[in-house]
Amino acid sequence: MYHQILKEIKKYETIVIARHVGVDPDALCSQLALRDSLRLKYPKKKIYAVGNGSTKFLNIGILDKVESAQNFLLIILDTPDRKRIDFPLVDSASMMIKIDHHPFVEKFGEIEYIDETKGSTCEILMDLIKTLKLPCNSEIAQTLYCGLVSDTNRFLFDSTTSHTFQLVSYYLEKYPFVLSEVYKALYLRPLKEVRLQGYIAENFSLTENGVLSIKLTNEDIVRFKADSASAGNMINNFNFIEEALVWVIVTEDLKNNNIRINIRSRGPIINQVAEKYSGGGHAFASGARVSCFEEADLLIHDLDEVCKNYIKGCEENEDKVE
Ligand SMILES: [Mn+2]
Repeated sequence: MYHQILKEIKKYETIVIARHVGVDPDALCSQLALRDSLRLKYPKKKIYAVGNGSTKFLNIGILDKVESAQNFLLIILDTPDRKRIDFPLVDSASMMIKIDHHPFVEKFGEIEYIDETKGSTCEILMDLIKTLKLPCNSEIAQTLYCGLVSDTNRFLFDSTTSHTFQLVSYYLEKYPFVLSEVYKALYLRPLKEVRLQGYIAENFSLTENGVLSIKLTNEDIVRFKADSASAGNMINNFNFIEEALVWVIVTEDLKNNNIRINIRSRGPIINQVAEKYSGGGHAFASGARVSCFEEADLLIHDLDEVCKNYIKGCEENEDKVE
């Protein structure tokens, strides 16, 4: 299917590369890397990476502004559903291609390349660029690695395979880059965020069946001089807590006038619950948006039910073994 994608890329003079709202490093890095590689291959084409950025990721790369476009190919990366595409001109695209690693939600592209077994969209692009022999350099390789390392949480998840390491090894050898530069861009953070993390750890509450959660009001966020996105992004820092099967950070988001919810799991499948509350994501890493803290309580209650069934399922399996 890579060749089919390249065939379409060849046809269009204008190519726009978009991704989901609420930018994260995998989404951002995949679009920047694809843009830069295609710009090297086709210097005459107009190729843009679009969407709202975040000051947090400014040192990863700069996005383009596209206010109007005609007769263009739209490539959508890292996004399973049409409504979450961060680009207002979706409807005017002549053709859409989706490349993604999220569980399938809906078909919106004429060509869709989805590989759920991959830990990041950047890993798919590493494979695509290598297979199609598209241009690459150390900067592009570093960008791809950055997204991969972020979405796999530094190779922590089971979606990391021998194939992942083979690709990383191939790029690192062929286009050398400095690993510490990547980690600095991703993980360097101000003391105020560490203090907020301490507050979260101190104030988590735990349900009967292992759902760990915290609710942060706008006041809490302001007190720590943080923003709702950075609070939610701390979710990955609370992995491996013995008592917690599922953990949740609920953050008031005054700017968007709703409540942002980040969810992670060590076993129970959580994306169905997230979908019920106008969210979604992966089996063990999801997010949602609700309108008030009461609705967040309902979501936490649903997650507790999921954990309860999960524990019951595990016990039944143990009985069978005995
Ligand atoms: Mn991703």
